[in-house]
Parts: sequence; structure tokens; C-alpha cells
Amino acid sequence: MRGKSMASDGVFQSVCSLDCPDQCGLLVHKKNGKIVKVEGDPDHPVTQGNICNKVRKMAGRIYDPKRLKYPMRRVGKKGEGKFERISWEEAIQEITDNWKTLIKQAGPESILPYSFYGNMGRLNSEGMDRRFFNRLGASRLDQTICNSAGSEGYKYTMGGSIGTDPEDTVHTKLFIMWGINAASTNMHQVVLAQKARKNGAKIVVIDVHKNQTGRWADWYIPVLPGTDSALALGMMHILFAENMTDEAFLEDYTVGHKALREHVKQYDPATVSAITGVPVQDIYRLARMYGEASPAFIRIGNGPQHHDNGGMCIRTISCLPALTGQWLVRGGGAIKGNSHYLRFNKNALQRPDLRKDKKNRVINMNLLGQALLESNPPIRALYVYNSNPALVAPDSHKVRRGLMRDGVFTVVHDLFLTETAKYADIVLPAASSFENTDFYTSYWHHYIQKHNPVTQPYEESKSNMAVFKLLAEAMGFDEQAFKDNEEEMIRQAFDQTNNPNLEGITSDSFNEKLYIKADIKLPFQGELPTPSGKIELYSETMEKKGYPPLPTYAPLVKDSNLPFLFVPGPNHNFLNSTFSHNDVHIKLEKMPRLYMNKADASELGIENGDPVRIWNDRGECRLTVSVGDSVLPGVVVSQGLWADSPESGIKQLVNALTPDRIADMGGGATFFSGRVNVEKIADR
Ligand SMILES: Nc1nc2c(c(=O)[nH]1)N[C@H]1C(S)=C(S)[C@@H](COP(=O)(O)OP(=O)(O)OC[C@H]3O[C@@H](n4cnc5c(=O)[nH]c(N)nc54)[C@H](O)[C@@H]3O)O[C@H]1N2
Ligand SMILES: Nc1nc2c(c(=O)[nH]1)N[C@H]1C(S)=C(S)[C@@H](COP(=O)(O)OP(=O)(O)OC[C@H]3O[C@@H](n4cnc5c(=O)[nH]c(N)nc54)[C@H](O)[C@@H]3O)O[C@H]1N2
Ligand code: SF4
Ligand SMILES: [Mo]
Repeated sequence: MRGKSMASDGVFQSVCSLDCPDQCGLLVHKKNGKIVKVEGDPDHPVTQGNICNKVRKMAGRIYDPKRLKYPMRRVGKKGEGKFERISWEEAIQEITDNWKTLIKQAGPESILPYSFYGNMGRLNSEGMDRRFFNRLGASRLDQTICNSAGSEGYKYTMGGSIGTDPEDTVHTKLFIMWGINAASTNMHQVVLAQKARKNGAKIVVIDVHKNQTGRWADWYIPVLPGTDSALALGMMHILFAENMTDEAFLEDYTVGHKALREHVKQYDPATVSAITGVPVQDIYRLARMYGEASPAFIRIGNGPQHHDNGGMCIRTISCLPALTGQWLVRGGGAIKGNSHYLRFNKNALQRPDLRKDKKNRVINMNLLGQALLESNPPIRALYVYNSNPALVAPDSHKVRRGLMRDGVFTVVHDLFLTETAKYADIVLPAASSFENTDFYTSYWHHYIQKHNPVTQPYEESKSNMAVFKLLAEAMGFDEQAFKDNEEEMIRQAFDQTNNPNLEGITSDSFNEKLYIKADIKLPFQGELPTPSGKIELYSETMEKKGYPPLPTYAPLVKDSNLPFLFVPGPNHNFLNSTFSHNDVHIKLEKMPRLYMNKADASELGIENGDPVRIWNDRGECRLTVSVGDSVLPGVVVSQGLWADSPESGIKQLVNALTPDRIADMGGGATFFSGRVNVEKIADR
């Protein structure tokens, strides 16, 4: 620590709590008790003092005049945003009185928690909250909105979220950025790749949109949405056919390579080209480049798995490094996610033993609208924290119809009056992560960090942890689990982790060192956590579950005959919907655009900068078009989770258009598999 954390002036070490793989070390500057500047901590071994522009501007968000200061009760209609100030005592009393009545009338499953990782701190995202809802016996939430399809797919191949140490990628000679907009979403992977590039590394980007990352690449390969597994199978076809596979590695460390060799014969370059839109000669060039380069590294992003076939797509891509034996080369291999390495003691943290009825129903968070509208028995209370489903969940209008329903008593705990909070009966002000004690584990690099608060909670705001303790007390839960403080919970999380990578790391280690690296043994010196202990190119587990046991291409669901596939991803200056309320970030981003191919545009009489209406039977948006060749014909792309502005008639909520269909694996979301129509309009 560079200063005493609660001193009113000084520079304090901190961590970025946003849902971003980089999990940067921060330095927070304070003057007269207020945060005046946030910058990167040069001592962080991976992020080394660089941070993104959006978090550089974090002080403005912390003291944004729109930040919630005290609890409030709704006085207007749901969604209208009219509230009156109440005290914390009144708020807790009203919430728990309501819940107690509901539990008597309809049982605790009538209450649904809804949360994600608006704050990555484990105590405040999956600690005291889990203890509370377990003890309450509430309905359970399946947290599927982000990476669950891809993680399940990857797991069939590798046994878990196990990948390359990103620090080793300074040695890499070939980077394939596959469906990741790393320049915006994983900037330190780009920094590492830049270092490797100075030593001759080449960078290939496979994406449906030539965005910041595609423009940075040595070679950008446009691909049609949802066709990546075909492209990976085409690469395998060539690797086997041209003897570029590592037979010794396949024999020693994989299961099913002989079957795979036969299976991929059907994915010849001509067939694959017809599916993917990638020219035959480019498929050859890509496969040969991959077969020849070493170390070759694939950074697998979230894009390809937000599709109907997303699980299988990641399952397929994750087989590639095994074919060439790249897992044994320092700086080779792949990263989809790395969270398996930092497994702490989840049971001690979350206390599933406090749940009496182990069969409580599970609600898939991607189906929030349907759950609120159609569940039987109905959901009668909703408690939202660390998330903004009215903006981020698929099929927004369905979600909003659910949130509008009378008879759903809704509480929202957030730093801002988000679109979701406008539907709440009670709104609670949240402390920012700078105000909390917590611990953080990255899902990309291998470091763990404890966080001590750098400032007092803003106005009357409280951390999630503090609120769940108050709720537990008011519900009369008297177990020790609800009396534990942050330090005790951190101790429990690092006690008996059963994880060799964390051997020797206890909560005391955090007093000695701020950034603690897990001790990672290369996967192939030991066993992988797959059933066979090897990389499963052929998966019996998949076969038993009714999936093709070998990697296989399946087309997207065609949900209508509308002409365009719509890919609404995140943007550079927001983090999901976080910052979409902050004027500085809005100004940086300017406005939401719709990227369209010039051939499509000319057919529709659309010119660059025209306002367009984009719609399907779920909803509509009005965006400004950007015409060019950054997307293939038949595809339109937008960036950013922007809010509508009903006052000014602005419709830019992209999830109004996205399907709430569930992906092939993990209950995942299919944000990028919906179809839309586009037409020119006179004015946005
Ligand atoms: N600035 C910023 N950083 C963020 C976030 C943010 O909102 N803003 N969000 C954070 C979170 S929660 C996450 S999960 C990550 C997500 O970050 P990424 O892993 O980068 O995922 P996305 O940005 O959703 O999509 C990545 C890319 O996939 C492309 N894509 C879409 N469909 C396909 C396809 O079928 N095939 C291929 N090859 N490409 C496709 C998109 O055009 C996009 O460029 O970023 C985190 N970091
Ligand atoms: N169209 C489309 N939709 C998407 C995506 C996409 O690419 N395209 N990406 C999807 C993905 S990958 C993800 S992960 C989800 C993310 O969706 P969300 O998890 O909802 O992420 P955010 O929009 O950042 O909202 C987080 C909220 O938590 C609040 N918050 C922050 N810290 C705290 C805290 O300590 N306590 C409390 N109570 N609240 C806090 C923030 O103020 C913010 O309102 O969105 C998904 N939605
Ligand atoms: S959002 Fe990501 S890149 Fe930006 S400071 Fe946080 S962890 Fe670092
Ligand atoms: Mo995410």
C-alpha cells in the first residue's frame, strides 16, 4: 500500500472491479477525502500501469450527480422513474415484510434473485448474497448471459477453463484473435501481442466485423456469423491432409484423433468456403500459417459463442492447438478463459449447505422476461443487483413487460437509477467497489488480489455484502454465516481450496504481497480434468448427452426470412451498460451506429450517415448507418448497449431486437443470431 487506505490524501493501490478479463491494478489518487484521479498501477505484473480510457474517467462516475444517494420507494407507475426518499430502516423493513408475507403465502421460491458481475469482487458478487438466498430458499438463477455456452463447449475438449498463461504470449509467433474485439475488450492481450510483434509475430483476426481489432491485424479474415466451427473444421481437414499435425502429441495427449482425421474429410475447403464466406485460398493460407507457426496462440472471444451453435463452435476451435501440439510450447495454445486455475473454496464462501430444499427451481437468466410473465408458480418478488437486465438481457420488451407486471415486488440495488431500477418498488444505493473490502480473481491472467477500501461509502450507499447482512438480520437468520465479516470470508475462501495451483496461498498471503500469482503447472505434465484425463477430440460425455461426439458444424436457427443477421456487440467506451449513463463516456462514443455493407446499402438506397430503422417482430431501433466494407453482405453490426430516451423519442436499445432463444450448450444467450430488416427513414 502506498498510503493508509482511509487517509484523506494520497495514492492508494486498488483494482478494477469491472467484468473485464484484464482486471487491472489501479492507483487511486485522493485529495481532501475525494477520489480525484484513477490510473494504472505500474507494479501490476501484467497490466503494468496501462488502463483503458473508460476507467481513467472513473472518478467522474463515482461523483456523478446522478449517482443514487439514499434508498427510495416508488411513487409513480412502474417504469416511470418517480420515487420518494426513505430511510434504510424503512427500506429493509418494507422488503423483508413483503418477503415474509410472500414466503407464508407462496413459499420462498416465489422470490428470484437476479445478478451478474457488475462488480467482480467475489464477496459482493457471489459471497454473502449466495449465503442469503440459499438460506432463504429462493429460486436459483442460472448465470448464463455471458460465456456459459462457450465454457461448456471448451470444457468438453479441455475439462475446464484451462488455457495459456497470457504472460507467455510475449513469445508467441502467430496470434489468432478469434471472435474477440481485444482492442476494446482485452487491451493487455493486445499490448502483449504488440511486444511479440516486435519480434516478428503475425496477428490474424477472424471476425464478422472489421472493428478496432480487425484494423490492427496483419490479416483480417471476415467470416459469416455462426460459421466458425466450419472454418476450424476446414483448417483441421488441411492440417491432417498435409501432414502438419503433431502425431506424437495426438497419440500421447488426446482421445479420438483417428476418428477426427476421418470425420474432417467432409470439411473440404470448397464446402467450408460455401458455408463461411471465406475464399478457398484463404482457408489454405490460414491452415498452413497455423500449421507452420510456433508458438501459435488462439485467443477465443465471446462473439462466436453468443449464437445458437455457440457451444459447439468453441468446442471445435479449442481442438485446434492439440492437432499441432501447441500446448507444449511456451506461448502456444489458447485462452478462452482461465478461471479454472484460481478456484477458491466456493462452498465455504457461498454455503450451499444453508439451502434446505436442494430441488429449488432454477431460472435461466436469459429467459427473465418469460420467467416473470409465465412461471408457474409465479415469481412474485425480484431482487436485482450487479446487473441491468432491462438493457442487457435479450428480448428487452419481453423483459420490460415482465418488470411491468403487477404483483412482482421488485428491489434494485445499484449505483444509478438504471433502466431496471425505474421498474423497482424499492431502490437501494450501492457503494462502489472502491468503497469495499473484497478479493478478485481474473479470468484471463493468473493473479489474485485483495482490495482494501480506498474511501468511505458515498452518501448513504452500502455494499452488497452490507445489505445482505441487514436483510439476514431482519429475516431473523441467526447463523454465524451472516455474522462473518469480510476478512473472515476471505480466510474461508482460501482455506482448503483443494487446488494445487493455490498451494501455500492463504488469506495471510495478502498481507505480504498485493498481487499473488497462482502456481500453474502446465496442463500436460499432469492430468486434465476431462473424464479421460486427456484432450477429448472425441467426447463420450457429449455423446451421452446427445451431442455429436466429434466437432461438427450446425447452422444457425433461421428465426425469420428477414434479410440481415444482426450482431449487436459491446462498444469501446462502455462496459456492457455500465458508463452508458455517464455523459463523458457517451460523448466519447458519440452515437450508436449500424455498420452495413455497401452492396446492401446501395440496393436499399441507403447512404453513409443516413438514419435507418431496423426491426423485427420483437422490436425496433433507429440508428445512424455507417456504409462500407467492414461487414459482409447480409450482416449488420452495432456496438454498445445504449438506453432508449423516451423523452426525445430515441430508440437505440439493441436488445429490443435480440432473441431469447437458448444456445446449444450451457443455457447460453444467442444475442448475435437474430435476423432484422433495415430501411432508410427521414429522421432518427
Ligand atoms: N470496452 C469494453 N470491454 C469489455 C466489455 C464491454 O462492454 N466494453 N464487456 C466485457 C465482457 S462482460 C465480456 S464477456 C467481454 C466480451 O468481449 P469479446 O470476447 O471481445 O466479445 P464481443 O465483443 O461480444 O465479441 C467479440 C467479437 O466477436 C465478433 N463476432 C460476433 N459474432 C461472431 C461470429 O459468429 N464469428 C466470429 N468470428 N466473430 C463474431 C464481434 O464482431 C466482436 O468483434 O468483454 C469485456 N470487456
Ligand atoms: N446485445 C447484447 N447484449 C449483451 C451483450 C452483448 O454483447 N450484446 N453482452 C452480454 C454479456 S457478455 C454480459 S456479461 C451482460 C452484462 O450485463 P450486466 O451484468 O447487467 O452488466 P452491466 O450492464 O455492466 O451492469 C452492471 C450493473 O451493476 C452495477 N454495479 C456495479 N457495482 C455494483 C455493486 O457493487 N453493487 C451493486 N448492487 N451494483 C453494482 C452497475 O452500476 C451496473 O448498473 O450483458 C449481456 N448483454
Ligand atoms: S475495464 Fe478492463 S482494461 Fe479497463 S481498467 Fe478495468 S480491467 Fe483494465
Ligand atoms: Mo460478459
